[in-house]
Amino acid sequence: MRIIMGNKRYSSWSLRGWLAVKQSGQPFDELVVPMMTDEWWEKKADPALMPSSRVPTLWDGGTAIWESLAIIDWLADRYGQAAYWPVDGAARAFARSIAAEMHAGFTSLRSQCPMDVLASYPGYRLTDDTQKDVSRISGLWAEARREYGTNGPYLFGSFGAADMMFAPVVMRFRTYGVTLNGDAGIYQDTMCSHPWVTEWCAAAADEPADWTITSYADLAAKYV
Ligand SMILES: N[C@@H](CCC(=O)N[C@@H](CS)C(=O)NCC(=O)O)C(=O)O
Repeated sequence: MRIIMGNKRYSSWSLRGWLAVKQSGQPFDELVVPMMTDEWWEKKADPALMPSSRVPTLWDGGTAIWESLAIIDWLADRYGQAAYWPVDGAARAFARSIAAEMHAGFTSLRSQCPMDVLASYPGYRLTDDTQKDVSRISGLWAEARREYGTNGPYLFGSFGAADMMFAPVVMRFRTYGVTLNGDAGIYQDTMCSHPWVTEWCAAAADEPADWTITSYADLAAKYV
């Protein structure tokens, strides 16, 4: 398998796809394309690399899969549903619902707090709409942990698809100083110390300085 991704520093959707491939336990290659560079515009226009012009794209042999949820489902079909989705029906329904809610929503959080795993903006002022997204996410995490997560430290006990979908949100909360209470707060800490998340952040720190996207820091400057 080969996964095409954006910079690890910034590409939140790539993080989801990469965690999903890691979870398969299969060997894979990575191609990281630095976003907003000449190389990015060139590779983005190549359907033989990125059929949707977006990352992540997974190539499994000659088959391309794009959209993070479709990548998760491809891998779950091939390598075992239980590594991705809870076995219990009610838990699985909740996991699929919150993963889809993440995939489609939380637009205020996503636009006000772009993922930048290397940055830190303590005292960042959240808009009311972003605060609503944070409250909703915090409630979902606490409910998953309380109702379905008793067999381990992740949302549904063992690490799975819902954790992959929310991993970039955990990174955003860390960058923008969003600290949650109770079960949701404990879950934040658990995710920040997951070995694959720390591996991703270490790789981001090793990316070339000229891959820096200055507009992200410019946006952040408006709210600190
Ligand atoms: N819904 C897609 C979102 C993918 C996406 O928007 N990726 C960003 C990078 S994090 C991208 O490729 N942006 C380029 C563009 O939209 O032109 C998914 O789940 O994978």
